[in-house]
Amino acid sequence: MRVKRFIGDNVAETMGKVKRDLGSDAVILQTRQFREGGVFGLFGKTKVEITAAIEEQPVSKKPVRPVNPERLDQTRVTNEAVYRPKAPNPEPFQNSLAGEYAQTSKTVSLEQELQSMRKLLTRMNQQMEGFGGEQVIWPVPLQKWADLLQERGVQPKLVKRLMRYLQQNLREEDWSVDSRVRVKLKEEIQQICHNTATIQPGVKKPRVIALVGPTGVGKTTTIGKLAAGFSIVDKRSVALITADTYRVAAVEQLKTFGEIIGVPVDVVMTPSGLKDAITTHEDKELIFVDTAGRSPHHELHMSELKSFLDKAQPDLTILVLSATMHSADQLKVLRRFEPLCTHLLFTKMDETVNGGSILNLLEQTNLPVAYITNGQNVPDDIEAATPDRLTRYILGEENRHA
Ligand SMILES: Nc1nc2c(ncn2[C@@H]2O[C@H](COP(=O)(O)OP(=O)(O)O)[C@@H](O)[C@H]2O)c(=O)[nH]1
Ligand SMILES: [Mg+2]
Repeated sequence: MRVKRFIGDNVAETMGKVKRDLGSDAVILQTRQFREGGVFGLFGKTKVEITAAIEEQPVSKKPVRPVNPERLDQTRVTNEAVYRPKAPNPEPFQNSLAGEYAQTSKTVSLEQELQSMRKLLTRMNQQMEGFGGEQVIWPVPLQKWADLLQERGVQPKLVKRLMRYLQQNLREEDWSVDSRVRVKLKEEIQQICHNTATIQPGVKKPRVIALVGPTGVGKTTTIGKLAAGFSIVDKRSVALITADTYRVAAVEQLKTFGEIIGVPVDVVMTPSGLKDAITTHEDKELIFVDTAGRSPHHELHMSELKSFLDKAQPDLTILVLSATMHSADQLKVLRRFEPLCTHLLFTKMDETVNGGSILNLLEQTNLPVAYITNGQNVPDDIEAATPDRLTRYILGEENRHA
């Protein structure tokens, strides 16, 4: 057995070297990723090392030891097999038959080669995962789907889950049929996004809906869209209350807006003020409560928000998250606000190419998604969330402003 180490810039290139040098029967013993150069291994270039081995063929054509005459025939056959491995028989067949045989044996050996390649890939993937490496190779026709998901910002762990789903639920001959792959992929993404629920107006008493979240994500704008939609389009009785008294502009923003659409706007300073304001609007079907942007890292901010919510006891508390935030930041905000919230709402879907980040988030929570907003126009740029719509945003199929 010959064992050799190969080093390259990436797996594909290094595998190429293995194949060129040892042939396709080579067995991969070990793969690892390492960084070359750089300070303390930082900023260096990632390299791939593959250790491979090949069973060596007997090279001698002549028997080295004296041959037992009884076994001579067998030896001759063996040698012949070495010299003319493809010949079906020492006696040549008719040309056409020989051609047919050659064809079959070619197909068989190609198939074998394919199979051994597939096994190698599976093994390499397992080894790479063992090393904590994130680079995983997928069958060629499926690779572009993994690339798409990654480009959309879907995290590696989820890309793997989706790719495995495709491999297990699609026949191999369908891997290169884009329309079939897309249908299957959407099936699994929709499964992750299955939990959606929109706002329903209250029947005998108002439904109270508070929007919370970090500053600048679009809470006030979204309240404007919802209030206009419900009051002007659906002809529902609506009231707006803002507890965001920190910024004069924020109060003005909502007051002006209320005047335009003919909806009352109350400004409250304290949790009990909020409770009183809700009571004065008992005749309404919907009450939207706007809150000040709260930093999830600011303890006082969070406990202040909590005391407003404790007093107001909204029916729905919707956490507003911007799709333009980094996945890790979205997750931090979610973790901090989740105990206070009943629903999620994603804004600025029009501004991001990382629609996949919402998939990362939805995989981590059971909160339903209520709406998606996709622009600054009030009241047009808002849509009810559905599994199908979320999936289309995640895959980048839906981007009105792109
Ligand atoms: N592109 C885009 N901008 C939005 C969207 N929603 C809100 N905005 C903008 O985001 C900025 C902050 O919005 P605002 O409602 O004041 O955020 P708040 O601090 O959470 O109340 C404003 O410039 C809005 O026009 C959206 O869906 N798409
Ligand atoms: Mg605001």
